[in-house]
Amino acid sequence: MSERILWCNARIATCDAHATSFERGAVVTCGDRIEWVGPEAQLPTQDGTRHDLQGRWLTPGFIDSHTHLVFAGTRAGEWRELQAGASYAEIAQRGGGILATVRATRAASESELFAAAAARLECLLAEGVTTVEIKSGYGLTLADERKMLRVARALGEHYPVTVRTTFLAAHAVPPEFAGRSNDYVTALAEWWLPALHAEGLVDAVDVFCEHLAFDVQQAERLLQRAQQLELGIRMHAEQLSNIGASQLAARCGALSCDHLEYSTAADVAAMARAGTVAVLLPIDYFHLRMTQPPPIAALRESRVPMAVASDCNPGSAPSPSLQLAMAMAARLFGLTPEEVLAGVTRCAARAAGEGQRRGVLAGGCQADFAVWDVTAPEEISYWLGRNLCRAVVRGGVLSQGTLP
Ligand code: DI6
Ligand code: FE
Repeated sequence: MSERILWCNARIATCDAHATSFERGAVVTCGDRIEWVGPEAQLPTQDGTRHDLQGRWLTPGFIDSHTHLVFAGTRAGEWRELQAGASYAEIAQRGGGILATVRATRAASESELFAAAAARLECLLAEGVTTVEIKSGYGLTLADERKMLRVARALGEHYPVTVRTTFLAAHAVPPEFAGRSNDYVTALAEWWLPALHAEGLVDAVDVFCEHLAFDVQQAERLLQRAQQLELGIRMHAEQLSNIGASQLAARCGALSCDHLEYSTAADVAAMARAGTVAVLLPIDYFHLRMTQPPPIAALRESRVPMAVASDCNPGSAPSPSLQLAMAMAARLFGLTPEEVLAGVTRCAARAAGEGQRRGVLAGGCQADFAVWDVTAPEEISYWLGRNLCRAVVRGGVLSQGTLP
């Protein structure tokens, strides 16, 4: 029999589709599941251990739905070039960018990669994150992609966090396939993806679909294989240009399209029809000094769910802070505090393929929640560089901080 716990005297932002909140609420958990959430006066049982949260705010555990947490090295040197006016694309075209991180990641052992990623993961966990999506894409050989995905899985075994892995070997064309990108995509679709999937290392497939990476025909071949294997589909779409990535992704029933700075009204309509989540990555926008924000008004009007993620990576978003992404989604993209909160909970869960189990506080969901020292949930994205997460309960067990 799992232990039942009554988490009482809490203010609760359930983050459900109606943004329901309770001023004096309670959560009942049994083992790693939530049994009930509601006003404390209506508690369905008194049977269980009682925790008085002394009026603290509770939200679902946060979900960082787009990260490249596993990599070696830094690109601080390239950042100097960015600061001096070089563009992200120029740096990539001269063999820097993603390929620079590929060289460092290939040279790192599994334990070195684990240590580097763990340090970044610990920053996210301290901020209330209980689920994180982690992409491969800096190995670009079968063995090195496997190494990255194994490290991602190991992080989920050693830390109190749920890890969703994404195969992103279609991130850049590796030197072994220079000038032969079609052959590379064939290898990914026919060989690497089925092999890594058979090893249980892959939950979803993503493609960097851009002029400087892979075109829509190549992306489509890989996504068709992903569909056959019944894997989730993600897409790096319209970050630097528009070549039709999100329309393709929507046709394939993608969980999400991510970035979207160059998306059009037709792209938004396709995402709306397909129920695809728009994952907004404002740290990239800030770091790369971009000037065209994603079409927020159109996304809002078409009711495309909007998630907000860190995109933690060494090139375009060197930041393991989901709270920074939240603050920037509000300032730079004009999301309301409620949209920002939904973007790291309910909508992020859908993007990560966890929409049935996580991202809201409701009976039947996983007992993942964060306890905040704030007067209202909007304070979480109001403060800049101040983490007000007091404690985290993951799977019904205290995993970070201290309870009141
Ligand atoms: N878009 C991005 O912003 C990251 N990957 C991608 O496809 C950047 C990755 C990097 O520069 O290392
Ligand atoms: Fe990314």
